[in-house]
Amino acid sequence: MKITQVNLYHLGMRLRQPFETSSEYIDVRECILVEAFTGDIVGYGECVAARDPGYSYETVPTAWHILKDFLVPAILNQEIEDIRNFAERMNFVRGHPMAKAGLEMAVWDLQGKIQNRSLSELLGGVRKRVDVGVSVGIQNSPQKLLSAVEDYLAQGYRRVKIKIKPGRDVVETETVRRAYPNLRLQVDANSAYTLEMASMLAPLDDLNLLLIEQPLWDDDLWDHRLIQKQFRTPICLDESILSVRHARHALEMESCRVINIKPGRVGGLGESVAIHDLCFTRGVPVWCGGMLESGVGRAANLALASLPGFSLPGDISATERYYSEDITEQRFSLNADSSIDVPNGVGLGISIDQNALQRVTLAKIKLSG
Ligand code: OSB
Ligand code: MG
Repeated sequence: MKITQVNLYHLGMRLRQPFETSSEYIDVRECILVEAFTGDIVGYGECVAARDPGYSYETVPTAWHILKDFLVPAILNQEIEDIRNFAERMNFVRGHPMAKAGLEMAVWDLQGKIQNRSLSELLGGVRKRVDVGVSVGIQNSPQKLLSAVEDYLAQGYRRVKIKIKPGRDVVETETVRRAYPNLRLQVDANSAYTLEMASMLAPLDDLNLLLIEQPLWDDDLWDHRLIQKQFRTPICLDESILSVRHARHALEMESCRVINIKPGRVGGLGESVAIHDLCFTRGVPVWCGGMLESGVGRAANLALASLPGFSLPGDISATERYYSEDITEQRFSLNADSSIDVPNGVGLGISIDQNALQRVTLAKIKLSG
């Protein structure tokens, strides 16, 4: 295929409730929608770079710049033979994995449409529905957190992740654990602690958590090794793993026992599959993380999570949990067993609601050779 035109849309989508982590407060979630054309076929990708550089250094303006000035010009009107090698064409840009992943996703969608296959099939998926959970942002008090958790359990979620930060950690987690002794529960610190502060987290080790996600700095595999030695609970890495190389280093250094895979963070779906394959071979559980995606990125995450090694529930909640109005015509809903169906249409299996897209578009640019 040859891609003849790419349009970028800067989106601002209001969340039904603000989402707070140790590093960010998100009320209107910004991202970039990538629209790529080959002939009259159109493919979509979501670049999950956010408004603020709190989770990663990438933001909407940096990803816009890298896509517009480097990545898109390099692939326009070039023959693309195999999507599996597509990421290599972007190696001339160092870093900026979210910008790369957004473009790559649109090409996967095109590839599926051309070959009449779903993304799940293309990636090697084996499941028709995937287990999911919900990620609960930092609340104002343990009581508020408990009532938020109660709400999600009433909606049918059977795995809960709570965001923690210093001063909002042990009491909060204990409160939820005491109310729900058998709940599949995990916590995510988004790099808010130092090794010296790890002793504050020691009580978490007795709460039968599935995992403790990213307690320390993103660039610190070594100290994660030291903290993993102090905990029986598996440490899971998110921000620290940007490639299959990092994943191998982390496993060989015993810096974690679980890996959270997000296509945006690792530069695309191809790299995500490579990390999955490495972990699957070594018997290390992985799960699919989330970036509050629109229906576009959510469809891709569901396809990815259908691979056999995704043995823990993903942060892939129903559309309803995030947005009143989404840009896809499809809305994803939760099944009674806390799963969501994997899209089975061609490519991502989604179509865009053009009116909804227009309402959330803050800026648009057309790029053609
Ligand atoms: O660390 O997993 C994270 C959202 C934004 C940035 C980082 C993270 C998150 C989430 C949201 O936890 C998960 C979801 O999309 O439901
Ligand atoms: Mg995380």
